Amino acid sequence: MAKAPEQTIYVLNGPNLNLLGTREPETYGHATLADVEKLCTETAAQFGLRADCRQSNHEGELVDFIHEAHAKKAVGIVINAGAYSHTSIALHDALVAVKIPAVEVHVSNIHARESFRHHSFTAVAAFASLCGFGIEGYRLAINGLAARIGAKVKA
Ligand code: CA2
Repeated sequence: MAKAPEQTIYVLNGPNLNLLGTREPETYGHATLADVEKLCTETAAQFGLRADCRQSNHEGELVDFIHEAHAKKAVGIVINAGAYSHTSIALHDALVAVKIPAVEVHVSNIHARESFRHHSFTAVAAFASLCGFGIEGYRLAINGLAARIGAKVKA
């Protein structure tokens, strides 16, 4: 019998996250974006899912990725929209429009930082939000997303 095609989740990282591991290690740790993407690919694979990892410094491109996730029938989104989390109604609206289960991740604990980081528009559009776990938050997000969509660990 033909194997079912692999289901895809999108892992979206926003502005400045390409700098992870190169500056401010006291806030963001030493892991790089490449480390994050490897972690996501490996975690998703445990559930038979493919992680399509994208990063952009541009708000509109992140909106386009969310639309693309819908067009390609992605089964979930993990999003760290960086500073756009705190400002972007466009990203909020895109996530709401596509109705794909989404988890928001922040590397740092945004609630223990400046007050302008305390509100997140993307968190409002996501079914769950994680912050303060460092890059481990991405693994936790994919585990939670898998549970939400009923993806089981593959033998
Ligand atoms: O903690 C997070 O993951 C953030 O989304 C990171 C954003 C920040 O604006 C959010 O409030 C919280 C900033 C990403 C900047 O990333 C850098 C990483 C290393 C060095 C410089 C910036």
